Formats: sequence, structure tokens, C-alpha cells
Amino acid sequence: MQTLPELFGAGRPRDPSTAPLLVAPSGAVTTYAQMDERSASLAHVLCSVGVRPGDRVAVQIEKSALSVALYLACLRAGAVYLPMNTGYTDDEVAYLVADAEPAVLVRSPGRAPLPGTHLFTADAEGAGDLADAAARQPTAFDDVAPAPDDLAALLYTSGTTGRPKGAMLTHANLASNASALHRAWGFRPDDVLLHALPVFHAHGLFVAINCVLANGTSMIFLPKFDVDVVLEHLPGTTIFMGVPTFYTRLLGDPRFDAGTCEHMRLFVSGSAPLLASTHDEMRRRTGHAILERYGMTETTMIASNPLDGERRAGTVGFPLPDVEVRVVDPESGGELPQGEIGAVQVRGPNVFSGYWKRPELTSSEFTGDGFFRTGDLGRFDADGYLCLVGRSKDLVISGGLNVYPPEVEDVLDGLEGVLESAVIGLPDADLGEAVVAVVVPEPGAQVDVVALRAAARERLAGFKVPKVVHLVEALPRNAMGKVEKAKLREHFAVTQPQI
Ligand code: MLC
Ligand code: AMP
Repeated sequence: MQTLPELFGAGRPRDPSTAPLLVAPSGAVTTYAQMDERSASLAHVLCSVGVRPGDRVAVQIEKSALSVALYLACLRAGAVYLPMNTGYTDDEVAYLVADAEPAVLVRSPGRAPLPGTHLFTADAEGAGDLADAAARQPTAFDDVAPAPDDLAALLYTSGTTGRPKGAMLTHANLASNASALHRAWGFRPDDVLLHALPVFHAHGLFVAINCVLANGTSMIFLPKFDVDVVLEHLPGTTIFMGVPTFYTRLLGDPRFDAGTCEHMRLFVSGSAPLLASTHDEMRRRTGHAILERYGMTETTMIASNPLDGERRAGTVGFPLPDVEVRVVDPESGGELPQGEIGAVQVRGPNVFSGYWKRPELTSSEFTGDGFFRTGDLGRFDADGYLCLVGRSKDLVISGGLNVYPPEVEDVLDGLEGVLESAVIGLPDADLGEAVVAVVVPEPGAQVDVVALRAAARERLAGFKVPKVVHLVEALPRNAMGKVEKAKLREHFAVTQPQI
């Protein structure tokens, strides 16, 4: 499959006017035909304000039928879809908008416009001036036919530099990956996906939604993950996808058992490491072996445990078809023998075409022979299962959301009374890892950690704000002057927080 329209066309239900695509928790259904009409009207709106093929459309709205229609409208108009975390502050959005230069920005009502873009609003139900404008447009649209190498989406992801950069994903990247997952996970005509993930990341958007559209079936579309609501809808569904936190929260509820999972055929986990204990507890409670897979924004999905065959806890399975994965010596770059731990690199049709406006960074993240450096550390076990054992990049994954310590440190270091800071991830039963800050106050300064967190929250999305702040007199440094984060992780994992 070379483009998303080709992929979605192949799976299109025979009678789109009766086939449900989205079912809201209220029971309201959006059929494939209704989605066609809504996305057509939205594509007209985009064109009416001057969007041309290749232009970016930046979107920061709550999850609703409208967000799916807008994603499809962008594809139909040949625009590049740029979704943003709904938790981002105005400062964070302003940075992305300045970098991506979108022609259109869609935000929740009451949030700030930004120069150079046409602002539309849409609320949690999809109402707002975007929907109003769409209501005045025709319900059919002459789709722009994309080439495989045309950009379909620009997803921002931070790096070790701490400033987010846009990963350019082409139609070929997304179509090949969804097609591979669709096959690997054995999608069926009677599948119903329970969709509780956010739709501004690869997981909820490119894994979940693209697979459902490739299959021509429906999803129960929840606005967010909520244990009660998920438990209510699980019995009517067959597939569930989540980050590990979804599973630990479900397992924390005694109502979650084999009965609630009676019709389920597949539970998928990814975006962060799934503990073997969660895998085991899930098997014991529900009889299901979670299928863990591995991916990245830049590469979409890389590896997956098998649908048939052993789903091995603590591993992310085998590379997907056509995706090459190798483990190399981080120093020499030479491929390592099976069993040895090294840097994970990936090459294949799924791998993005580069970072937006960052050719130098792009070339440094690829090897001479075209493998992308993931920044993850891993090894292959004797049976060929890939095990991720850590990360060489300075990254915390909290509840499936990536937090880049340098970005948080920059903000903390700029706050009154702070001399310097180091941000680390510490094991957390709910979030997998929790963001923790170790702060050195300026000499004589009285730093109040509650006020410090509140000040950081003004600049950073809530998930990036340290859950715990430790005050110390100095940070441990090595001979090169580099902060020894491993020492901090070791020390603070066993001491009590000071707040
Ligand atoms: C929300 N908050 C978090 C958080 N999510 N804090 C730390 N870590 C998180 N993951 C903060 C909010 O900012 C808010 O703070 C407060 O917690 C309450 O918000 P909430 O929305 O009520 O939180 P909650 O419902 O508990 O959300 C947790 C969650 C959610 C785990 C359900 O984060 C989630 O859906 N995560 C999935 C992320 C995901 O899809 N990742 C895929 C990335 S793609 P305040 O200050 O505002 O009150 C990728 C590639 C791949 O990685 O391989 O898939
Ligand atoms: P992101 O930049 O948000 O796309 O996050 C990608 C990173 O998430 C990867 O580089 C991994 O570090 C991590 N990740 C994704 N899936 C898994 C998994 N199944 N196990 C461990 N880490 C994972």
C-alpha cells in the first residue's frame, strides 16, 4: 500500500451508508458515508481559506468525531496534518506554530490565535466556527490524489536538544505501516476497537484509527481513558489498545475480569515498557496475553509480538515485515552478535523522511546506510525476540507521554531562586515513570516547591511538570562536569520526597 487513500479504499465497507465508523459513548453513530460528507465539507473549508497541497493544518482540539473528520479532510485536501497535545500551553503551541508555519490552526474556543495562521475553533463536542463553516459547504469533494512520498502528517517530538522537532511522515510511511499491522494483528470483519487513546500521537492516530479505516469496521470512540467508561464498553468490543498505564489502572479495578473481556480477542500495549508483572497479572485475571509492540513517532511501528505464537513478556517481539532492525555497538557502529546489548537501529518503508527544516539533524540521526538511530538500547534473544533494555537518549516516559528533561530543566532554571536543576524519571506504579526534579536553590534563596511547581505549570503542559521536587545543595557531576543522573536516580528512588 502506497498511500492512505489507497489503504482506506481497499478496506472500505460495501455499504458506507449503513456501516458505522464511530460510536460515541452516548451511542451516537457516525457512519462511513457521514464521515465522508463531514470530511468533504471540512476539506472545502480548508481550501476556502487558502490551504494548498503541502500546507500544514495544526490542530489542538479535544477528541471527537470532528477530530477524525478533520484528519481525513486534511488528507483529502493534500494538506499535512499536525496534531498537538491538548495539554500544551500557549507558549508550547506558539513554538510549534512558528516552526511549522501552518496555514490553519484549529483550537478549543477561548484559546489564543497566533500570527500568520487562520484560526478556527472546535469544542469537545466538535461545535465551533469550524463546524459552522463546514455546514455551509458542499458534502462532496474532489480529493487531491497524493504521491507516496507526499507528506501526510507532521508530528512534533522532542529530542535530546529539548526543543520539539517535526517528524515528517509520508503517505507511504503511514500506509505501509498500517497495512503491516492490519495483517499482523489479523483484523476481522467483525472487529470493534475500543478507542481510549488520545488522537494527537502515533498510537491513537496511526495505529488505532488507520488500522480501523484499513479494516472498514467500527470503533467505540471514547473522549479519553477512564476506567469506569472502559469497563462499561469492553464487553461490546474485540480489540483494545493502550499504554501500560491503561492496563495497570484496569487491573487495579476488581470488576476487570474474564467476564468483561468475554468478546475481546486482542489487547495491544505499547509506547512504554510493559512490566512482566502486568503481563502476568493480566493473564491470570482475564486469560489474555497482552500483545506488546514497539514504535516511535519517527518510525511508526517497528516490532510486534506475534498474534499466533508466544507473546513473550519483557520483549517487543519481532520486526514487522519489511522492517529491518539491528543492534549495533554504540561506539563502532558494528552490528553485535545475538544476545549482546547495543543501540537499536531501524530501516524500512515505515521510517520517516526527516525532521522538518532540520536537514543536518536528520542526517546525523541516520547512518550512512540508511538506518535510523532510535536512541533505544536492546538485544535480540535466542529466539529472535527484541528486548528493549533502556535508552541512550535522556527521556522520561510518563503514562506513555514523552518528557524531555532538558526542556523541563530550562524552565526550572529560569525560575526565581533556582540556581540549577536536573530532571529524572523514577519508577512509578501508575505512570511507569514519574518526572522528578532535583533542584539547587541559589545561595540564600528560600525555594518553595509548591510555588515552584505552580510556576513551572504556567510554562509547561501538566504532564511535564515534576510530580516531586527535591531540594539539594549541589548536583553530582563527573570529571567532565556532566550531571550524573544515574546517581540521582539511584539516590532518590529510595528516599522520601520532600513535598
Ligand atoms: C496527564 N497528566 C499526566 C499524564 N497525563 N501527568 C503525567 N503523565 C501523564 N501521562 C496530568 C495532566 O496534565 C493533569 O495535570 C493531570 O495529570 C490530570 O490530567 P488527566 O487528563 O485527568 O490525566 P489522566 O486521565 O490520569 O491521564 C493519564 C493517561 C494519559 C495515562 C490516561 O496520559 C494517556 O492517555 N496517555 C496515553 C499517551 C499516549 O497515547 N502515548 C502514545 C505516544 S505515541 P494538570 O496540571 O493539568 O492538572 C508513541 C509511539 C508508540 O509513543 O510507540 O506508540
Ligand atoms: P515517541 O517519541 O513518543 O514516539 O516515543 C518513542 C519511544 O517510546 C521509543 O523510542 C521507546 O523508547 C518507547 N517505546 C515505545 N514502545 C515501547 C515498548 N513497547 N517498550 C518500551 N519502550 C517503548
